[in-house]
Amino acid sequence: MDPNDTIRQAFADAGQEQVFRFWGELNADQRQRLVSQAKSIDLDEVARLHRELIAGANSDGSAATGDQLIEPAPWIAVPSGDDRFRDWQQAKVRGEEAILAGRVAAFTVAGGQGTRLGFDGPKGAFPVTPVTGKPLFQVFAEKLRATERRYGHPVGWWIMTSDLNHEATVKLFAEHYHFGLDPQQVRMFRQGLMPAVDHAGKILLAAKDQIAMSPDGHGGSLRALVRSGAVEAMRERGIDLLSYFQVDNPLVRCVDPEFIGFHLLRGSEMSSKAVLKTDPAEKVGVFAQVDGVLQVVEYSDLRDDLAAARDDDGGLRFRAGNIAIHVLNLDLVARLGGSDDPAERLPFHRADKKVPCLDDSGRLVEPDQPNAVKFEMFVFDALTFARNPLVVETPREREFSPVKNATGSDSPETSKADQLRQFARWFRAAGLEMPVDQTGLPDMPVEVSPLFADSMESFQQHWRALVSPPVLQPGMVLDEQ
Ligand code: UD2
Repeated sequence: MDPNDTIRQAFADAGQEQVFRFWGELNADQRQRLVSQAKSIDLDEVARLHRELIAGANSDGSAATGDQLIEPAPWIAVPSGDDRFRDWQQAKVRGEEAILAGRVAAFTVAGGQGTRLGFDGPKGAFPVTPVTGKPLFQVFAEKLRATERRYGHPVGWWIMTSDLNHEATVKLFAEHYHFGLDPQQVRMFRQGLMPAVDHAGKILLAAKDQIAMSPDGHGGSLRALVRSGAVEAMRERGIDLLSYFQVDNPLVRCVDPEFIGFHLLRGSEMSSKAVLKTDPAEKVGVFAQVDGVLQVVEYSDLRDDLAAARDDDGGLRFRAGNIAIHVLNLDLVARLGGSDDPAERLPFHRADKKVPCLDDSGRLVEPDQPNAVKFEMFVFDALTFARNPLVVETPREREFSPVKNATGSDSPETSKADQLRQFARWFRAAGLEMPVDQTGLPDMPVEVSPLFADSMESFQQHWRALVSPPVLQPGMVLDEQ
């Protein structure tokens, strides 16, 4: 029997024979391609997801908030008095010990498509800084180099890509000499893919020899970390903590001692940073306790009345917004990413999308309405599996200004302005004259490399140490000393 018959039979048994309906027209290479894609698909999983997320209910697999008791989650607030300041100092010491001991790796999820930004290439290649237009990946690399210099210890950096951008990302790093990092320090691996299905659960074809597959969500990082061998490689190096962040936010503190310290002091398996949400319509999920279990309720799942509800102090009741910065214990990653039991893995969510696909005659149809369902996992669902999950506040202006849309909110324009505001705060705190408008935006473009300073404190220190400080002028760039 032709070995390909086995896989074709398995698809037929699962009611997915349409995947091979153009088999007779394919040459040997095309058949090979289709078979290797087909082999990567877990047919039982696809059937289960169709049953649970499409056929059975209207659910998208998210935390339902209908009959459940939903309350705001507690969080550790930024310090405003001496007491809390002492807690933060203590956390910083604890986090620094872990970094010094080489226990922490940086981890970036960069497998997404960046469709909304309309940028042709990996999002990490997007020129994001206000004067020199450094790509996002370079900003993170320089932050990691600054951390390395501060603690005298290189921080390993793992980056999750996807089939959509893996080669381009590898090429970008090679062309830029890994942005000054030791190439051994940077590891990339691809995330998993999931097939798109129609509403009857049938797997769709993108071409006669190609299944319509798409990345399995940032939550796919947990199983990809296990399957790629990254977890094992980290263990061998003595790493047991992951500092997780998304590719779209140039303000992120890639490795934050205070955050890591709180995570360790509270014995948490997963901790998340929050910014205070002020606009009910802002597109960030919120940290909530749903029937007592801490989790993120996505912005699209939070009822409008809850999203708009206010506390006595006038602030939003659900104000702890998820900015997708987490610390995860490697053990938790291994446990969830390595489990075969669906009950011990991250759940899939359903996303209804327009997916170009072949019709029965083999013609490519470009739908104008959502015709397909994609399945994605969200990393923040790991909070519900974690021991002592924790939320820690961070000031928005210091740490969150993502690039998501081509224009409007969360766009290159808003992110550049927020970077400029941060630089202006640093200059002004160091006693320099830099006029700003009511929003804190300076009247001239300037840029500070993380290699000069990556915080207000380090800026003051390095500025004061300059033997002949440059004259402040439009376009000034402070770079590595
Ligand atoms: C995410 C969060 C939202 C909020 C916001 C903060 C979800 C569903 N929502 O919204 O609550 O925290 O971020 O900025 O996460 N990615 C992959 N592989 C994938 C899909 C995404 O690596 O298969 C990466 C992607 O490259 C990016 C990040 O995950 O770095 C965020 O993905 P997104 O842009 O789809 O999430 P967004 O902005 O809707």
